[in-house]
Amino acid sequence: MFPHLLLPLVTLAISPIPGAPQGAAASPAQEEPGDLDCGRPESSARIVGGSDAQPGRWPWQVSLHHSGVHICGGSLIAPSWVLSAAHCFVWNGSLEPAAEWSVLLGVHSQDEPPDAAHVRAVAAILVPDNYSDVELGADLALLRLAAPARLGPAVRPVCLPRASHRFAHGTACWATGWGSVQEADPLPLPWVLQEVELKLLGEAACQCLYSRPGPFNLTLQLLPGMLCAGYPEGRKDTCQGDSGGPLVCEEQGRWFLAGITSFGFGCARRNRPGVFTAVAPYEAWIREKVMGPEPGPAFPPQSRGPQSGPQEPMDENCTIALPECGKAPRPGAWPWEAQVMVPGYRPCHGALVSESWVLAPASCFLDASSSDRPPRDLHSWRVLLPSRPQAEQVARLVPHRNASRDDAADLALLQLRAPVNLSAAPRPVCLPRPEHYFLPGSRCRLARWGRGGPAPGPNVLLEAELLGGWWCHCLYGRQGATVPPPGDPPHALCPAYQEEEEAGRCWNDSSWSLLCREEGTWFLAGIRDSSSGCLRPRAFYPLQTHGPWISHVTRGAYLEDQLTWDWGPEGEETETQTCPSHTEHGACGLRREPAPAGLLWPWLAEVHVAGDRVCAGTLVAPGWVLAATHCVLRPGSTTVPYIEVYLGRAGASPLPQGHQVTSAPPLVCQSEGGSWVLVGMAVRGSRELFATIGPEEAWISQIVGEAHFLPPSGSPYWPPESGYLCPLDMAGASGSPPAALFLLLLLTPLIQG
Ligand code: 4AZ
Repeated sequence: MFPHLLLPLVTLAISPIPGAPQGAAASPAQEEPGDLDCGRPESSARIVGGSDAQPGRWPWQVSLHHSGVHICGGSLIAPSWVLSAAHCFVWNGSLEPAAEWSVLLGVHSQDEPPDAAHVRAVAAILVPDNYSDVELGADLALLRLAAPARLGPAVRPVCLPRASHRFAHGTACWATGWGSVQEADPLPLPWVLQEVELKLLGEAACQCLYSRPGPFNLTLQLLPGMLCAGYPEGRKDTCQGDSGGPLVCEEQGRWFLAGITSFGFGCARRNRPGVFTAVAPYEAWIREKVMGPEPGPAFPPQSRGPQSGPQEPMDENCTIALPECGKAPRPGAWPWEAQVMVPGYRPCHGALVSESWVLAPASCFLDASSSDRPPRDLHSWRVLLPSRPQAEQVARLVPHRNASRDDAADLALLQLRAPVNLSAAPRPVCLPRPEHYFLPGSRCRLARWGRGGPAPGPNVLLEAELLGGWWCHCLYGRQGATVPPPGDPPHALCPAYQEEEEAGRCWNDSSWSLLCREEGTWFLAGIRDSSSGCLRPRAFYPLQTHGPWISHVTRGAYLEDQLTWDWGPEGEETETQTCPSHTEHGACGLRREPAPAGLLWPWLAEVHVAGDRVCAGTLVAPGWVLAATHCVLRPGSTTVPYIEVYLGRAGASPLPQGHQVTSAPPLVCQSEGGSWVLVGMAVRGSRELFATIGPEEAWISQIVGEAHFLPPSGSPYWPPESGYLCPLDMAGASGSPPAALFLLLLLTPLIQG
């Protein structure tokens, strides 16, 4: 059950005449003679103090225990009968023995020993014959108690709707239970019954929400007898452990059991409302099963049924909720950017993750005290957020428990004293769930993180392309550092930053977080560039493994499902692959030192792109230069930039300020006959891992008829395995087919005026 905003309890008596005084036009509920009084709690308290229910407010709520442990909820419908969900009792296709269950009535906090007078053994469990699986419907069960419940202020039955009754969509109803407060986050002690207000969703709207494709292509076919309640934006819902419990709606002063908590896709996720078993369609089944001399459940007449109210329009619109996090007016203008000011220290950069919580590196704050313990003087700390006139005060600091031992867990959550209004700014960043798979080729950017120095310059775009896990592992392996092979969840996220490659210098004086964009929404994907020195690509610790901790602490951080899930060849990331063997520079004659003047590689060309960067090119014929696509064309750009090629001077004259031939150096090897052969070109993100020219021989010779290829006998001494110097299948993983790695430039003489 999710905590919810404090709302006054609104009595939604639906009157057929719009604007009529409440209840005036509705015929008062007529009790049938001998009917059980149902659906009227004695306590009339309103919600106070969060999401804990007021004792006695939901007196039909029962807890179903198996071996002394709460498993499911249920609703008392008659002194000897409880209605719950079939899936609580059917495990592996067979019904659990009734004797293993007990029913606890009148419970508020499950931490207190149950009042023996309110514990009942179960005499029988009845499940509809057509129940097989929650997703196929008929998820309800009747439990006959071994002895009737003793009714009182804390123990009363709920009313049942008749088969003909339809609850109007949009009605605000309540669900209750002792279930988890987030996915995989059980209700904390003292296990007080939780309540949440949920709106009934029309069938068409719910089907429409559930038809929207999500990760793992999970969609759901709603079936007759199912009912949805919740909100397109999620955030309030039932969850594991609430199953079998009631969804009740108030009509004319009585509470009716509209639904039984059944299932859903996750809990409180956007566009994935809770699914309940509709009780009304089961009137006949319930009446048939509970027949007998004892008092049965009550089905008081309700004012509104299909005869008396408007039919639900079947073409009802479905308003799909969009993410409420991660929208930036433009890349680099981050509305979640937070600066934590601790007196005596440089500002620490973090990110707003909800109305009340900021995520930042714990090292910012553990430093601030001499020991590992966070300082206590939080009252003097301030948080600066975009578009907020005043700094926010800090109420609490929660460091990750492994923060001081594990760089990958260098995280702390700071709670603001008062929640901020979320608008265009400040706005929280989206956080990934553990199963998030950031696609290779994703567009990412850096954002300040921790107490880093200033950004490397005003003009840097800081735009990156995410590399596949194997690329990252192999590229790092080449450079003497270790990044473990890809895992699930990944161990590292590696973006390749073109600007940094071109600038030829490191930004290792700054500390960064990694933001990646999906469908225009930004996720905080990784933290703390873990590389030291000038390693490329950078490797970030994935944040997704911390999603459960963050949602446990904050109970409202914006964890968002993956928004793009075109995962390409299945299993590509998890298959075992091997990295290409190490390239021996010496064997192939790659010159790593800048060539002294006069000792040029005569085929080396400077490819000046758009007047602001220089890539390496190789003259392969009198009119043609071969260069690396990633260096010449901007990722994602469809326009061909203005290009000038300088020949015969590479390395001889100093380049204009800030320019260096750093990108895509060629790998040339000397053949047995003494000729130099162009073997490969450095791949994006590396100067030491090369894409081979070999497979492109046909393409090159088709375009450049006069290009010279060595006859096979004259092969230079390059590494043997199939002639590949890089795993080209991995190149495919980053979205570029091998041919797209290279481009040929047709030279025309430059006429100077
Ligand atoms: C469950 O596992 C469960 N969000 C119950 C309700 C929902 C999801 C799961 C609906 O019992």
